[in-house]
Amino acid sequence: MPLYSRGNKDKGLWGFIKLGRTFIFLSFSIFLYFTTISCTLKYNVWRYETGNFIKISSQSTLQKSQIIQPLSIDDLDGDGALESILLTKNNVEIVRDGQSVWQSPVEWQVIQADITDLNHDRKPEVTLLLWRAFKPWPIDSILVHPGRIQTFQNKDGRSCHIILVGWKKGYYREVWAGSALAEPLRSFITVDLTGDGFQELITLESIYTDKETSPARALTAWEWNGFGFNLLARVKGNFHDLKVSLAPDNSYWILTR
Ligand SMILES: [Ca+2]
Ligand SMILES: [Ca+2]
Repeated sequence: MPLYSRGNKDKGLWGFIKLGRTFIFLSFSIFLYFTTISCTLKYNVWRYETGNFIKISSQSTLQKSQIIQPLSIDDLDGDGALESILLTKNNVEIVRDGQSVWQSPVEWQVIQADITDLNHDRKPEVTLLLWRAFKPWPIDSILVHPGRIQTFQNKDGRSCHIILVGWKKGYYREVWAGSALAEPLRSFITVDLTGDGFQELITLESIYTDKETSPARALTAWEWNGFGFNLLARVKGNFHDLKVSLAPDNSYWILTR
């Protein structure tokens, strides 16, 4: 009787252990499954070809590791030591040795900041995508027909800008500042799209009357012309996300969702 009872007890214990193992195994499998899912994302893949974006595949699964991350550390002042950029609550800082050496003005609402060479001078600078209070062109005060950019603002009187900040003559300063964009941008990437050794600006474009949560309405590419940017390509659609990856032929794929 005691043996029988003990046997039943053991059986009960063994069953409990087996149940525990099954639970651990299932939990681990579920963890692996979701980890794998979170590391792969589906993108539409685009290739740039003389003035056009060509969609080469839809809903392709890409590993996170295949996506090229934007640059946030480089030697911005050319002294051999590295600087980094830090974007916190719409404010961007250039940091060197743990010390902030430049901060964006408080009235700027910075959406994105990456280290680039969009002005093709072979020196890195910080490209900022930001919103600020709309300002008309100064020349409007003497023009017969002023207000050509008057509609380039949202209902709150704020406009979207691309501004390049770099080291020049001993200071960090605006090395190029665009006036209000005709169409506000949601995000950008910089990559040598044309294969000439210089970066182009690739953006997701919206309109001023859209909500921030609405999808962007166009994928565009812009090339530096010495004074500003010329449009290279624009394709309309619904876009939520913009990334870049290296193609097997060492060109770049533009990825959108
Ligand atoms: Ca430096
Ligand atoms: Ca540059």
